[in-house]
Amino acid sequence: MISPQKHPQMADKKPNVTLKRSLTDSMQESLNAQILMEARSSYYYLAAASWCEKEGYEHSAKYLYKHADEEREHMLKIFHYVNEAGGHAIAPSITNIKHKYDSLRQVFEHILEHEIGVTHAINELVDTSFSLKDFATFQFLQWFVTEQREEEKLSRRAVEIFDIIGEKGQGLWLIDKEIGRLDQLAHGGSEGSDKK
Ligand code: OFO
Repeated sequence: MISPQKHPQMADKKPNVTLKRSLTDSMQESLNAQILMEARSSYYYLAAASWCEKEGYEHSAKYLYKHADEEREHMLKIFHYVNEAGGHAIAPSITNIKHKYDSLRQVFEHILEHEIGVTHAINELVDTSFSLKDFATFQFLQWFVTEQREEEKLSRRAVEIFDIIGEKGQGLWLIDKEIGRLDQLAHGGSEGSDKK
């Protein structure tokens, strides 16, 4: 640490920002935990996309790569919110990502479970913001509430496609194609969707 006494030009340096803020430490901690979860989501989708690509499921891979980007956007949304609220967003380090799957169905079954877990985490976060009377954060999180409803719907639909088409014969080829069309469901195929 450089001592201001030894460097007179720094002695009267004032901070560029005021440290007063309404965001509490515990809300910040919870938001940082969600930043980590969204980053994990992004890598989770990325690893699944890579497995699909290497197995020749090109439509599923494309769908999953796109979702990896979306999860990164979610992470950044919270990241910027924390810093704009005067807090300190922590860039997460990601480890222990699943890289191998037994089947295409397993990829999407795990994604559905994962998305349900994220919905629970968002619900907890909303509950924390409400009990802290942090209504700005409460309002900010409403976007994520809607988003999770949409993501769960898509993930459920992906799993249903396996049962509807069946995996025998050309089934997997058709399933892969249908999964590639799932985003149409999110981008206009459903009423009330506000996804970009
Ligand atoms: Fe971030 O929405 Fe899925 O996990």
